[in-house]
Amino acid sequence: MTGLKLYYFDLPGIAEQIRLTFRMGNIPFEDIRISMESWMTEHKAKAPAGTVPYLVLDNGSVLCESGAILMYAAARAGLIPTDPVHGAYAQQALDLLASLTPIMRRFYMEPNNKEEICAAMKARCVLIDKVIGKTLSADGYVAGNRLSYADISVYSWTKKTLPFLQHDLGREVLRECPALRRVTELVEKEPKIQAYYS
Ligand SMILES: N[C@@H](CCC(=O)N[C@@H](CS)C(=O)NCC(=O)O)C(=O)O
Repeated sequence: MTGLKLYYFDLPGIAEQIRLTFRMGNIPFEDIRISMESWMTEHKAKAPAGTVPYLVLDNGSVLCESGAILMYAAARAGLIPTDPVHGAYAQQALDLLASLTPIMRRFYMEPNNKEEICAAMKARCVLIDKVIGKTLSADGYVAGNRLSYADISVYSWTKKTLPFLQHDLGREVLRECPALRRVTELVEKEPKIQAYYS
């Protein structure tokens, strides 16, 4: 079968934002969920940078790095701001959110250290919230007056990835982070997002 194939683990992590962006753009893709057991033996060697997510394109070429894959999905979905300043706001938010990934990895590598890791995650989110709070539009989007991939990334972290790591973490972050909360509430009202989880 040809078509887009997205490889990731069976969890939200840093791929959920990509899945949701494809969904928002009605772009079909195969959502391939790799089991942790088969990762080292079958898949790691095939991943261009030895990590997931990676995306196999229609022409057979393979993209790695979640940010690059998200950009591809957002371009196809029409979710990249066209205004240069708004584009920079969106990229700024994405880069800041990507700085949560190394903290997320610690959840899996240091299972006995969860309290400290949760605190580090929350502290980082509060900082990100302050920066994003300065770029929010009057309507509450990260970049300009319409939805972009940056809003989807915020939602994906606060409502899916953080709660998956630790049940209350997403809720606590949303309580302490007014800008992230505002964006999350907007994205959660999107009919296609609601349909995806129904
Ligand atoms: N900068 C990379 C980070 C990718 C990454 O750390 N992926 C993790 C899962 S979230 C992974 O592949 N872990 C398995 C491994 O490193 O063997 C990206 O954004 O795609």
